[in-house]
Amino acid sequence: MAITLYQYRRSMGLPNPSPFCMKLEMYLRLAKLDYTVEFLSGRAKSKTGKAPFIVVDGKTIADSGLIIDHLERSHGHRVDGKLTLAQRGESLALQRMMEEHLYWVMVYGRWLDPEHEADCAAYIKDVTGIPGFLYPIIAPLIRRGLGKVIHGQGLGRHDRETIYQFGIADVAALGHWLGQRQFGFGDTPTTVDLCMAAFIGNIVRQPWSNPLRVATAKYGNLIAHFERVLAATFPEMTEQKAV
Ligand SMILES: N[C@@H](CCC(=O)N[C@@H](CS)C(=O)NCC(=O)O)C(=O)O
Repeated sequence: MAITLYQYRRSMGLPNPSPFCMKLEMYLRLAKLDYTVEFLSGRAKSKTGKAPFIVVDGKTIADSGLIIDHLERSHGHRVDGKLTLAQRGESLALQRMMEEHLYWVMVYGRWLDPEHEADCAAYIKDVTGIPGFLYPIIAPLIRRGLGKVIHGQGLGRHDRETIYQFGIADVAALGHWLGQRQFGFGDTPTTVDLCMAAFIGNIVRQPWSNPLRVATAKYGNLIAHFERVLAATFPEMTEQKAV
């Protein structure tokens, strides 16, 4: 069963600048599934228009969560099989918090924060590969589009400080939940660990600082957890310091 993973280009010394792509590729490695990677240039040609997506046995599946569910079911629950139903509930709730809430604070911090337009410009050029001469046309379009999305989601209706406070509260919840444990459930990582490492890594490795990065860097347990998960899945990327 050949798996092709379609995702964005690597960046910031991380497996991926998209936490969804990073979570999924770490899953593929942890589950010891063979896969090849295709790096996207431009829009994802999936049903949802988003990345990551995979092609497996001629079938295209989009959405990291749906992909992991599919691979878990078809390969003997290699990563989350040990979880009880209660732990599955916890794992899902935490992932939803990160992916449907904290994510939008990160989007704001990366693409929309008016105090970091110049940093953001350099980042957009790097991750999207938009050629310099097209940049002044495309970048404002991307930013305007994301501005509308985040307004619709609701976070975008708050001021800058409040938006970051929402994200900082999420990170605090993760830090307190993990405590001094190695991983969320036992001595091997499960999908919630991969998700958490993907989000924390993407926050602290962002090349410029903001209140979310400053607050996150103070959670030594989350930074150490991110480094542990990275070492278990992408040992070749553990050289760079997290913060
Ligand atoms: N729920 C999806 C979210 C994927 C997602 O939001 N991907 C972003 C990158 S982090 C994307 O492709 N955005 C492109 C767009 O919105 O056009 C998943 O888990 O895969």
